Amino acid sequence: MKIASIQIYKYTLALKQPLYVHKVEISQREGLMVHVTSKEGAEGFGEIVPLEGWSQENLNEAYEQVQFIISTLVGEHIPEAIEKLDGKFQSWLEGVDLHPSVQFGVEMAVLNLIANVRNQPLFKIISETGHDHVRVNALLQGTRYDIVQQARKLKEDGFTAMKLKVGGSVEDSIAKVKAVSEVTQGKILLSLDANQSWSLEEAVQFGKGVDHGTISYIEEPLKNVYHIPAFYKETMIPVALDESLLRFPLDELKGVEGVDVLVLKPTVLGGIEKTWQIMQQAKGLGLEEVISSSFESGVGLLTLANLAGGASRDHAAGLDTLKWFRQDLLKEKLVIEGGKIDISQRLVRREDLNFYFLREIK
Ligand code: OSB
Ligand code: MG
Repeated sequence: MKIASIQIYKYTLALKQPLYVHKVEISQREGLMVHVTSKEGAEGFGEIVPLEGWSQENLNEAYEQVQFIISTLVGEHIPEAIEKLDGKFQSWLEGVDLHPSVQFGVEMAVLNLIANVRNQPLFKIISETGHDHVRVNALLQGTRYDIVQQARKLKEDGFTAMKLKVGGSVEDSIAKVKAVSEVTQGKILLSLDANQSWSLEEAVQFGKGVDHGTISYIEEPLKNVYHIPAFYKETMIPVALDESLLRFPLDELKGVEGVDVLVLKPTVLGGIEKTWQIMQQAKGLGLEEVISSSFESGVGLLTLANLAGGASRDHAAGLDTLKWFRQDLLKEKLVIEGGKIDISQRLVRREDLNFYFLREIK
């Protein structure tokens, strides 16, 4: 298949409430949509949306790179079987060294194009061992009162996994975990995320203050990743890596005692193929992988759900971020029902997008 044209759109989506990532406040979500058309007229859409506070690049830098890559990709043949994610994207785009969010968007557009040509959901074209319903890790956010209310509602809605933000005050964090545990009663997997906020002493104090049997894992408890083995030894709470994966190669981190889970954010990590390869590596190492959003629109989120659906395991994915958005690019809302996203019937075609929010730019 030959690429006939590539168009770029810019979008701005309003949020219901500001987002805080690593103390950066984000009040609206701005990104790019890449629209690839093949010579035969098939189309694929891919989303580029760097996350301030996490991404190394900003939207302008991403845009400049996209303009450059368009000129090199138009007229090119898409390599056969690129959707197997076994390294063909890497060799195809070799030498251009794309920003992570751009790599993600370009891969997403090409993969969605192939899915559309075959008229199959994306997870089916990348894998033979996938599943068409993806479990979601519900996000709890706010005061102790807020999170208890949310946990009750989410439990009723059928969620089987919840994630609670902790960090900062150790006492507050312990109280929050206890309050949520009273709602979940051990019937829901509870994960935590401290976003690297604690010293070893604080993290251990926290771990000893909660009932470790009720916690499935904690993401990034520590400022210093190399304190994880000591934390684990003292608390026996399994640890997940997230931020650390951006700074250290997995080869360096894989042997760290106490690490059981990898949280993978393709938009900041370097795209779909790279994430897929880390997923395979994780499986070989006996680590659990959790696909997680970087606050993409519903279009990006649907692609992430397909990546999670392509895996042979159904670890609850970090995809409960659309509730921050007041508006979306998908005409038909991506819903979470019974704690799951149903990906069995959904493709991303022109008619599925809300062009009201998409402004073509040169
Ligand atoms: O703290 O893990 C985080 C999203 C963007 C930036 C940072 C984080 C997140 C999420 C996504 O928490 C949702 C999830 O992983 O459950
Ligand atoms: Mg995290």
